[in-house]
Amino acid sequence: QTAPSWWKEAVFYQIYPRSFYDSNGDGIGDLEGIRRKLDYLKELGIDAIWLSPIYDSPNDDNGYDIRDYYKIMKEFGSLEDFDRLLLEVHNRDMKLIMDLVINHTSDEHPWFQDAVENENSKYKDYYLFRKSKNDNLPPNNWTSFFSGPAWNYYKQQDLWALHLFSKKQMDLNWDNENLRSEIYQMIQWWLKKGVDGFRLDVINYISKKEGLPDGNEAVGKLMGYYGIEHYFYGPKLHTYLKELKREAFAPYQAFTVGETPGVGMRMAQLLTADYRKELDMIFSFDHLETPGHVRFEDYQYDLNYLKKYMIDWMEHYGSSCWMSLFYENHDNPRMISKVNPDPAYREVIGKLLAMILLTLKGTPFIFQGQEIGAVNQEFHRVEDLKDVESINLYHELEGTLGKEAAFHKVLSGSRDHARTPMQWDASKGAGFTKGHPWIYMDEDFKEWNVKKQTEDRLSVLNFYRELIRLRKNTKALVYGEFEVLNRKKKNLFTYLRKSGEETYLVECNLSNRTIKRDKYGEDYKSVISNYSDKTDCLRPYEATLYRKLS
Ligand code: TEU
Ligand code: CA
Repeated sequence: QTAPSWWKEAVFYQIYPRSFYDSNGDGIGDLEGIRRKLDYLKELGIDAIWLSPIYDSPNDDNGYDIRDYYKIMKEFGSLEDFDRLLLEVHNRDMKLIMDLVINHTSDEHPWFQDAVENENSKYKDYYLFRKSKNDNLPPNNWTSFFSGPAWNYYKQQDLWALHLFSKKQMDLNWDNENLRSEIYQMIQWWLKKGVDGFRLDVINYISKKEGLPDGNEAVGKLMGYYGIEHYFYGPKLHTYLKELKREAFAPYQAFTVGETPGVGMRMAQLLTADYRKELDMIFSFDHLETPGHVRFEDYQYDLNYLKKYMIDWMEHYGSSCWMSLFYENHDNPRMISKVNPDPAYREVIGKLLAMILLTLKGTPFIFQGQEIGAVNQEFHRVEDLKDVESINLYHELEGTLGKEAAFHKVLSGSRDHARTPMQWDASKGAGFTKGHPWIYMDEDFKEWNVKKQTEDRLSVLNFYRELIRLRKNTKALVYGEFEVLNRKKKNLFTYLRKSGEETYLVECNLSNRTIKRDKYGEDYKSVISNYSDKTDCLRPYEATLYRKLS
C-alpha cells in the first residue's frame, strides 16, 4: 500500500518568476513580487510552490542557462530577498521547491569559460569537449532541441563542445566525479537554507552513451532530433540518480520531481518506485499531444486520449510509484486553447480540466494562470516572440515555408503562450507591472483576471478554490482507489474514487456534443459541477463530482 507523504497530499503551483508579479516597475517579475502574492496562493489552497530558475543567468533560455548556482538573478532580487521569501512561505505552512538545472550550465559559467580558455583547465572534463570527426565536421550528427547541430566550435583549442539545448547551454559531463561532487555540494547549500526539494530539469539526459556515437537516421527523422536514443535513458542514469539521492537529497529528506521527457511508463516505474531510492515523482509528457501530432502543429487536442492515458497510468503505474498530474507548464501552449479555442467554451473547459486534475490519483501541479482559465495570446509579430526555441525554429522554417507559414507554425506550439504575464486585474499592465511588461500581452486581461474572478462566485478561479478545498478534506480523493466506469464509451470519462466508507463519482463529457447521461442511482448527490443545473443529457464539457450517500 502507498505510504503517506506530504507531497502526495499537496497541491503544487508552478511560478514562472519573470511573469508572475513585478514589485518595482521594471516590467520583470521578481522575488519580492512573489512574496507579496503568497496570501493569494494560500487562499487558493496551494501547499507547495515550484519556482522556475531564479539563479544568476544571462537569460538565453530565461534562467535555464545558469551562470552561478549560488547567486540570484539580479532582475529577480538578492539572496536576502530569497531568504525572506522562503521564511514567509514556511510561515504560511507552505513548501518551496526550486528548479535544479544540472544537465547543463550557461557558457558564461566560470567552469566553461576556464575550460575554453585554458588547455589544462581542471574544468575541461566537466563538459563534453571533442575533436572534429573529419574535415572540420562536428564530432557526431546529434542535433539540438533548439535547431541546428548540438555542437559549438571553439577555435582556441580546435575543439567542439556539446549542447543539447541552446548554443549557450553547455552539457555537463556527469562521468566526471569532481563535477558530481561540486553539484552535490551546491544542492546541499540550498537545502541548508531550508528549501524543501527540487524539480530536476531534463534529469534523464545526464548520462550519455560512451563514445557519443552518431544517432540513428530513422530515429532522428521520426523524432526530429538526432542522437536522442543515446542519452534519454543513458547507461549510468540509475547509478547517478541513486548517488544524487544518497549524497544530496536524502540527508535533508528533500522532495524531488524529475523532468523526464520521453521515458514512458516502464522506465518511469524504475525511476520512481519508492524502494529504488531514486526520484519521488517524474513529469512525463506523453499526454500533452494526441498521438500522431506534435506541439508545433495547429490541430485540436482530443481529450479522449487524455482519458486513455490517465486510465493506463492509474491502473498500471503501481502502488510503489506516485504520479504527477498536470497539463500545463512554461514549455507548452495553454491546454484550453489546445482542446477547443472557441471562446464560448473557455470557462466550461477550464473547469472540466480542473475537475480531472484535482480528482484523479496523483499530485496536481497548477501552472500560473491556469486557475483563471488562461488561453493562448494573440501574437501578431515575429519580434514579439522572446523564446529562444521559437525564434530559432522560425529562422529554420522561414527559408522553406515562407514568413507567414513559418510564423503560423511556430505560434501553434510556442512556449511564449505560457510565459505572458499573470493577469491580476484590468488596469494597464494587467496589475502585473506598473511599467512595461517584458513580453507582449494582448487585451485578454481586461476581462480575464484574478480580481474579477475573485468577485465572481462562479468563476474558474473559485471553482479551483472549491475543488482544492474539497480534495484536501477528502481522503478518498487523495489516497482512494480509482475505478473507471465507462472505459469504452467515447467522449465520456466516468470514474470512482473510493476509500473506506467514502465513494465519489466524477462524470465528464470530453466533447462539445450533447450526450446521454448514464444512470448511477439515486444515492449520488452532486457536490460540484461546471453547470448549475442537472438535465437528462450531459452538455458540452460538462463535469460533475458526486458523493455517494451511505
Ligand atoms: O525542458 C526540456 C524539454 O524537454 C523541453 O524543453 C523540450 O525538449 C523542448 O521544448 C523541445 O521540444 C526543460 C525546461 O523545462 C525548458 O524550459 C528548458 O528550455 C530546457 O529544459 C533546457 O533547460
Ligand atoms: Ca521587477
